[in-house]
Amino acid sequence: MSANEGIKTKSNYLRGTLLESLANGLTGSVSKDDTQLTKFHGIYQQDDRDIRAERRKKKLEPAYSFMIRVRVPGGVSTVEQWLEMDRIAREHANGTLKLTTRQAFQFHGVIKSNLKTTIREINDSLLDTIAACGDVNRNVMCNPNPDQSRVHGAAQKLAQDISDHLTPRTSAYHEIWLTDGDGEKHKVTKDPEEEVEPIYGKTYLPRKFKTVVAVPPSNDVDIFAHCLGYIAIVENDEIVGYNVTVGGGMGMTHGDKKTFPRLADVMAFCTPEQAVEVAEAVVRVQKEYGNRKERKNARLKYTVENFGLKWFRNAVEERLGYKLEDPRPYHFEHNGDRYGWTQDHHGLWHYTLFIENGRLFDTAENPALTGLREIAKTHNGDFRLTANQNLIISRIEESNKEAIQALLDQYGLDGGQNRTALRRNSMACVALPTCGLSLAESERYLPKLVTGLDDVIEEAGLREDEIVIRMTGCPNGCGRPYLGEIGFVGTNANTYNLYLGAGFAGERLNKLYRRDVKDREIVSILRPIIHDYAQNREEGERFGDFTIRAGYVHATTAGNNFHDNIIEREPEPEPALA
Ligand code: SRM
Ligand code: SF4
Repeated sequence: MSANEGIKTKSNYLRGTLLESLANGLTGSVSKDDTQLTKFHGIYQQDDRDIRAERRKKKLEPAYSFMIRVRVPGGVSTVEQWLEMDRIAREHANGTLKLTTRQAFQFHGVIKSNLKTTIREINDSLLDTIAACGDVNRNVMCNPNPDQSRVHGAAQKLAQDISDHLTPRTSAYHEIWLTDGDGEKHKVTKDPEEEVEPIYGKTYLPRKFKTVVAVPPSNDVDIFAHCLGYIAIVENDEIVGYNVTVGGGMGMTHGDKKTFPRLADVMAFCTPEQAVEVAEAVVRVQKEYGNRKERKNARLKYTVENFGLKWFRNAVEERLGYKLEDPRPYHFEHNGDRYGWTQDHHGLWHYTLFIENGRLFDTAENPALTGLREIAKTHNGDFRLTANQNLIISRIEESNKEAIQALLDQYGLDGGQNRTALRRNSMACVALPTCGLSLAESERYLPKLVTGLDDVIEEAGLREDEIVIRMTGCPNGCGRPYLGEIGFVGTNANTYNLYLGAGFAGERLNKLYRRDVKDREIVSILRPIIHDYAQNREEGERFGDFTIRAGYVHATTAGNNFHDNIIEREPEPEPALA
């Protein structure tokens, strides 16, 4: 068994020695085993990597702080919750609010002594952090876009129901974070031995587990990148059921072909009434058959890959005690967001904002957090986080539309209308300085790279042509880079593998085009390809499809051939120094 299995088993349903770790004032960190357990509580220990070396030189411990991830099923937050998240970001974290690629909020830079207060305040706002991370079902995503507003309610309800059903039952979260003192006297469960996790048991899942609900034709949640997915089948403005997808995931390790990104398979069709029990059955199969020895191969995608889809469906049906129907036809058109104003069938308005890489903060020229706070004060609808790290101000009444537009103008908030479509379709993971796993910059670098590429895009006359571009600082895939028509994955400082050829609707993985490209080489490598596309594309042809037809890369047809059929190219000559 992997070391984490032992930590979970010994943890007494996720308690570990967290109370002792929190009480230890000699260090800003928690004990090593507890760093694994905090994840189940939505908390990651991190340190500021920008000053790591300097502190080591001074013989100081790393500048520890914690990242807290807040679950927001389907990304829907009330105005009151928004205002609380905004306040917590300013009062307890580093002044930024991060909207993640899975429709959650993240706070960075929370110090240990503030952890408990912060978690408690998050809970007071009726959001929580349990199972935001860890080997359990995490935040359940749902298509938030108002275009499909007639069925959004039903899809959102499924996301919420699955989330509720698969939330761990342990009272450790309550004891550790929501009680005073050492938690002992306020224990909700008298005897932890009696506590049961009816679905998970005491070792929980072999690895993280991710669930999404999509409403075609929008694949904004990138359904095929997740362990379990539901594609809504809509007839006469009603969801009549869902195609169930299993076995997607992005993460891999450079140089290890046994790990690869994989798109989920469409397994079967279920009715709305069956959907939650299907989720439980899939979780149960993964719990029993997922690889608990090798964490790198423990995700559901490897269980489906190794046992086969037919076997997996049978195993799910056995646990359900009935057969599922075969999948129904569906069609996705894109995986990006649709920006700006939309009106729904109730006559309510929705405004989708472009938030570059999901990071909200105030600067003198661009006080975005303040602007959204002012909007929240006048708004009586809700806020919806998108899976592309953007934000929808949702359910705006006609009578309030003008006032909100005035605030958007005043604070320079918009749907990216003045930016290129390339930038509007860009997405980067967090990476440096907080992510302990990053090998290269991502969130801090992609905006600059896009500025360089924007010149090429303008030269080529492609300002309004949507091309999906994504970057991550390491191969774990948090920004879903293997679904970028142009994808970058950090390999080393200022160095990236460059991938091309993903499908515009998130239906095909990309393929390695060039290995270990230096950041300064990227624009010159992509310039001829972008011009070639502008001149030689066929009517309606997408960039990703073109790069395959024009022979830049071969198509990846399944996760297990992601690493194959790569056209090896000489490294770029170093550009001459000026
Ligand atoms: Fe992720 C680990 C950030 C979405 C695959 N991810 C991490 C950690 C916690 C690093 C760590 O383990 O120490 C990163 C924290 C950085 C920081 O400072 O905030 C991190 N992941 C993120 C977020 C914040 C990226 C973002 O810019 O939005 C996303 C939070 C989502 C959420 O709200 O829950 C995020 N991570 C994803 C996605 C995208 C998705 O799910 O749609 C993936 C790829 C899909 C998948 O799971 O396969 C993803 N993250 C990973 C992996 C690789 C998992 C694997 O199967 O190999 C790791 C590393 C791990 O688990 O060992 C990881
Ligand atoms: Fe960190 Fe890698 Fe995820 Fe980026 S992809 S946030 S660098 S783990």
